[in-house]
Amino acid sequence: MELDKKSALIIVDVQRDFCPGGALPVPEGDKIIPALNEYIKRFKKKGLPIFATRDWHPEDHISFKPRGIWPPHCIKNTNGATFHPDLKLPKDVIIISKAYDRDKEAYSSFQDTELDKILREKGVKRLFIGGLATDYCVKNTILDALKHNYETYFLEDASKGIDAVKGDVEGAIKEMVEKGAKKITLKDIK
Ligand code: VGL
Ligand code: ZN
Repeated sequence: MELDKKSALIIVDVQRDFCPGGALPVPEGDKIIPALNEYIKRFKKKGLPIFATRDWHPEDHISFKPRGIWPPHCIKNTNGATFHPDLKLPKDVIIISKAYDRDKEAYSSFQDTELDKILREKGVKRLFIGGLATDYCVKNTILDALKHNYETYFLEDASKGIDAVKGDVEGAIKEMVEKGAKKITLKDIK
């Protein structure tokens, strides 16, 4: 398929804390970076918008133990919350910060952000979404994208999941596809 002017790339939460050595590492989370850099290159070449979302928690966020299930991670303005240094984000990347409210979890990049508004202003209709983690923020972002009626593609070769319970990632992909997302890899687009 050919990328057209209604397409946008959304890179979900490729932050140090979600990569090996970070506070909440996704197994092999950093392995998707070369593929993401290639997607970035292709979108950039066509002048298409590129978004990078980031988990942006206060230090006492509800998702952190003991209130929640996760170790503290992606605390705003800390090193762990920065994008992975190998990710080649363009200068004009649009950054979307999410889950910044102390008492509210927000796995979806659409939740309490300007993402939908910005996409609408730009006339975007098709979203290409990948990143970390497949079974949490990527899944919830994709399901919300479908609810907002975007034609939604899941970047199979540029996403990794936590799989806390074996089968979580597989189940997440199945759910996204059942609800209308299309799986693609680099070889499917030009
Ligand atoms: C995420 C767990 C906790 C994610 C964020 O980005 O998928 N997962 N916070
Ligand atoms: Zn989080």
